[in-house]
Amino acid sequence: MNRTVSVTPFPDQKPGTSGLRKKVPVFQTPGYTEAFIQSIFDSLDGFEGESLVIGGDGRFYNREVIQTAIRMAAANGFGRVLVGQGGILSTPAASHLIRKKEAFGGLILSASHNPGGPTEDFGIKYNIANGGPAPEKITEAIHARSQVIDQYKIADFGEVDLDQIGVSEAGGMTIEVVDPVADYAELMETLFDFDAIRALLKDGFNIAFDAMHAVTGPYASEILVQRLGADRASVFNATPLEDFGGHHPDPNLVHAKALYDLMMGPGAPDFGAASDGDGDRNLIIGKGIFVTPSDSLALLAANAHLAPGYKDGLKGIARSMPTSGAADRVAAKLGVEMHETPTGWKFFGNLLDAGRCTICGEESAGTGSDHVREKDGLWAVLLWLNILAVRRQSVAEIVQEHWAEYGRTYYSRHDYEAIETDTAHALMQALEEKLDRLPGLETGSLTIEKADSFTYHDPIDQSVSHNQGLRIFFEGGSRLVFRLSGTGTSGATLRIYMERYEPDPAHLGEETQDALRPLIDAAEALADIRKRTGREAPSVIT
Ligand code: VG1
Ligand code: CO
Repeated sequence: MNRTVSVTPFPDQKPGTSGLRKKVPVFQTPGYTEAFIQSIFDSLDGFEGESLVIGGDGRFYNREVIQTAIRMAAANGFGRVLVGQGGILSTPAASHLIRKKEAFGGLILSASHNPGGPTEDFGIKYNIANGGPAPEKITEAIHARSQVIDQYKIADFGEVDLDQIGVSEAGGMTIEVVDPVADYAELMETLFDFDAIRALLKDGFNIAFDAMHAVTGPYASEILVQRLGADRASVFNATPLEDFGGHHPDPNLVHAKALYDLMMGPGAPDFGAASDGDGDRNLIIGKGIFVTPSDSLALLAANAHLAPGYKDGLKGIARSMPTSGAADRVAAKLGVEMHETPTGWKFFGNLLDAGRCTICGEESAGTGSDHVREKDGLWAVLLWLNILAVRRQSVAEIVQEHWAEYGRTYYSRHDYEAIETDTAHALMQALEEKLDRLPGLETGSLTIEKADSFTYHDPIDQSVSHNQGLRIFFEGGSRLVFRLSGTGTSGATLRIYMERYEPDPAHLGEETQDALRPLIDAAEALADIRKRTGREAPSVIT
């Protein structure tokens, strides 16, 4: 039996960079989760009898929301739901499942790299039939609907057993609980030379993968250990936990410090990697060398042809605007298109669907390709391993050869987390108001060439996205970008992205923060960060 339940709108259901993210208690407010899911369904057309993929990163509240979503899908007329066993699906695996099963779309339950637990974060994101995050047109419709919604539909049937793989019927709908790993692992085997990687590992090449007690544990165990023969001990923190062991499952130098220390210490393995809560990010560290995500994108693009899935070369490369220009130099050399999009994977979907790019990446440790429509942490790890298996050099040698050929782009991001929302907006507004007057201005040793607020014109559907970050370009090719995060759940997070291009072979080995000092000083001079935020230093430097 289906029920219709009255609900009053919640004013704050505006999806951010990657879905709606709030603290768990907010999602637990009676009617809150249901109102948002119904707003999603109300914004879609033509799903009667179609399939919906549902899965999440296993964080606290995942199972409860999955039960609700299944009952609401039935009441709203979906014909079938496909759910990952245990409620688990990594974000890239969900994207693949949507595509492979030709589903109408999917609900991905995750707050990615944010912490989990009863008072921590939760999130809901809708992905469309291409497997990618809903474009702005749809997320705006969902938000608009959430502001006027007055009822939701839910079927009355008992708990679905999420732990048993198999097919059942309830509320006139088919419920299929599927292995969350198998289809994804099979896809990886089509893209990469597993024999070559297996041989590399057999020859004593040591790896360390930190799953951070998040969703990639089962995927890494199956692919790296079972299929590729890596030592079982090389996959750390492989059991997904509802609270990620109390940590932030964020693969960066702060939250994956244990891996970083291992890779920098004596007896380090040859290759270290980590992924985030929902499995779409990657951190790559060689023995004694951290590879910035922007460099990793450039390196993967330059070497992708060494893997079977990309042997015919790339159609193009795309990067988010704050990501460094390192990949642009690779695109220029390869003679392929280069695209610059706003932050968030949803902006790559049209380009990928239209065959205008093969590899995409973001400075925030996200890399992926046209094999799915999400960034993909393990995919990046496997592409690295495939390249290493073919080139038989160390990570450091590969990185240094790349810099010698293309020059090095020093890059860093400084985050000021959980500052007051009003303070953050005032800082951004003050900076935006003076952008026009900046060209020609000297700050320290730098001279500003131009400055603007980034607007994206989608070349495929002609949609326009304004206010995607403030950019300040300096003579000589350095750049500063200021942006407010769209994924946080408390206050505002100010992100400042800095890059400096260095072509001189004699200056490729500097410390990143030293190399960027003039830009760090310029950011302070231009935006009064210390005075406005009251903070002496960034909360996180990546
Ligand atoms: C951040 C990153 C962005 C990424 C997004 C989702 O967004 O900067 O590059 O696409 O998170 O990643 P923001 O708006 O906070 O800067 V994930 O791994 O949370 O799905
Ligand atoms: Co993520």
